[in-house]
Amino acid sequence: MQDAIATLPKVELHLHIEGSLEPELMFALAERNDVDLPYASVEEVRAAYQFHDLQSFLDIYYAGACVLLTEQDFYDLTWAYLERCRDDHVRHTEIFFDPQTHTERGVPFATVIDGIHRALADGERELGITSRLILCFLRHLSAEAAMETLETALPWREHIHAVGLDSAELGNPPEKFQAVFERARAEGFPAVAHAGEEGPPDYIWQALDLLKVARIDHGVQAEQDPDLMQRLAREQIPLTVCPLSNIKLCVFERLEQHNLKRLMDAGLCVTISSDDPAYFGGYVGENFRATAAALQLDLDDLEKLARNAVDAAFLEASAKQRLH
Ligand code: ES4
Ligand code: ZN
Repeated sequence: MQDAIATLPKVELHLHIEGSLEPELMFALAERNDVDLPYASVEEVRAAYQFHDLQSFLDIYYAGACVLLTEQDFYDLTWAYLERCRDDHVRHTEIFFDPQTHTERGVPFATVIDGIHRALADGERELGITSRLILCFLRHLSAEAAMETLETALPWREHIHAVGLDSAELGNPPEKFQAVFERARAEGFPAVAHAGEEGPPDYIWQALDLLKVARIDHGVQAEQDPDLMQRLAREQIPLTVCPLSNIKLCVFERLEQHNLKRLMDAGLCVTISSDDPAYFGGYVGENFRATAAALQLDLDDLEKLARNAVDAAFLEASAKQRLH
């Protein structure tokens, strides 16, 4: 089973590139850029990764991103992730980036996207890994700031496939961003949104009905609402579930209690991704391995999860056929 999981061709649909910043690279970039870190060693950084909810993680995640300053930094970050993809047999990946985390610190949008894009182009050529880039708005910031970010991004529209919504969910419902998602749709961008990670089922309804999303990121709280479960099953709205993330952020106490298999058994289109692997203790292969062990998934379940991710990807039919 371990070998089958390792070599299973995978598609990853929920990965924050800033969340793939390993402590070793964080230290190397801090030195290269002469940035002070509040940690004395890589071990001290890892020891600080004890979270009790989403916000306690976000505080540390945004602090870590401060070492990213130059185009080469964003290239190195993205390339390191693509090497992990190669090791995990990931053939296609859809990557979130948070431009506001960087533009708020004075790093130009161009620096961020040019570095990421150059690595993705090299990844396709040298590793055969295809990718899509999803621009995420930070929901703890204003709707106006999100609209400005979208407008800033438009000159790079050829490099951006879709828009997303992430950061602190509770108190920042999807409805706050209805206008910016409407504008993004008018500009031709499909949408996804984090919803039902910590937030209530109502936020998932809003993401579907107001933001018109094609997928729900996380969505595990849907289980509290039978009508919503029926809708997600009927419309086969994909959920990008991140099991190790959910444990690290205490959405579930133990992996054995995760509802991923129940969501599958209810007929939902469930996929597995890693979210912020440098912070949550595993890339996508490890998420498959740990979840399979904890929930006693069989090979059919694992192949179904992998197939669902192909179906849910932002790819044309011919590319999906190649991955199936
Ligand atoms: C995130 Cl786990 C999670 N949830 C919401 N926003 C995020 N940004 C990065 N990781
Ligand atoms: Zn996420």
